[in-house]
Amino acid sequence: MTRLTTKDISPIRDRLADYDRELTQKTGLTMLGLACHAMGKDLDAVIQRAGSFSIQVIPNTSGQGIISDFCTTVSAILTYLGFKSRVASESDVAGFAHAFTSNADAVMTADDLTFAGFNLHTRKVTDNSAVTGWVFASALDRMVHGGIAGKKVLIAGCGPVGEAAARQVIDIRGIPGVYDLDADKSGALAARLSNDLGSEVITVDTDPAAALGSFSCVIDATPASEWIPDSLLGPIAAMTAPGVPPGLSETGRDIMEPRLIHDKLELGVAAMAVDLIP
Ligand code: 2YH
Repeated sequence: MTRLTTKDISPIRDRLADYDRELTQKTGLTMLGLACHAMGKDLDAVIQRAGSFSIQVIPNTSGQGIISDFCTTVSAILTYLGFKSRVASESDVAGFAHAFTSNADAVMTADDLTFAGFNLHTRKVTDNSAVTGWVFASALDRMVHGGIAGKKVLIAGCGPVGEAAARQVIDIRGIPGVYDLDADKSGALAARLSNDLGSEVITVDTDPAAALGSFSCVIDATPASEWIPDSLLGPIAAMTAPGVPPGLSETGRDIMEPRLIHDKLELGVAAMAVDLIP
C-alpha cells in the first residue's frame, strides 16, 4: 500500500476549485455530486446538512507517524465541500477523547494501513479504500459516453481499492476484467466476485499489453508507477486512476488528459464525508 508523501499532498489545497471544475466538465457532476452519486445519497440533502456536520481530523502518530500537511489537507477538502471541519488540537487517543467531549459529529484518522472515518452518533464507519474504489468507478461511468453498463472495464490492481471498484462496476452492470502483476491475486479476486455476486469476471493475463489491448474503459488502482506504455493508450476511451503513483508516464497523462480522472486524496475524502453524514 502506498504511503502518501507531503509532495503528493501539498499541491491539493490550492487546486481544489480547478479540480472541481475539471470533474464537472468531464462528468457533469461536482466533486460532492460525484461522491453523492457513488454513495447513493441525495446531493441537495447533503449540501443542506454539511454546514452543521462537524468532522475533526485527528493526527495519528503510529507506525511511520505524521505526514506533514496530511490532516490539514483532508480538513481543507472537507471545508471546501461545505463541511464544518478542523484538525484536532491533539493527536491519537487524546484527539479522540477531545473530539467526543467537544461534540464533534465525526472524526477521520489514518495510520499506515487504514484511513477511516467514524460517525460518533450513529457508529457508522467508513473506509477510504472502499469508498475510493466506488467513487472512481462511478466517475468512470459518468465520463464514458453512454456509461459503463454492458461494457468491459479493466480493473488494474487487485488490492482493496481495486476490489471495491470491481464491485461497483458490477453494481453498475459493467463487465469487469481483473488484472494484477500477481496472477494469484487477480485469480482470487475473480473467484470472490463470481462467488459473492454471481457475476461474469474476465481474468486478464499479467502482460500489460494483453490487459490493455481489449478494454476501452480502465480503472488503474495499482501502486505501480508508469506501467502503462504510451503506445497502448489509443483505444482507451476513458480512464480513472485512484492508484498512487499514477501508472501513466508524463506523456501518457498528457495524451489521456481529456479522458482521465486522477487524484490522490480528494474524491476519496469527499466520498468518506458523504458516507458519514446521516
Ligand atoms: O497514506 C496513508 C496510508 N497509505 C493509508 C491509505 C488508505 N487508503 N496513511 C496516511 C497516514 C497519515 C499520518 N498517520 C498522519 O499524518 O496522521
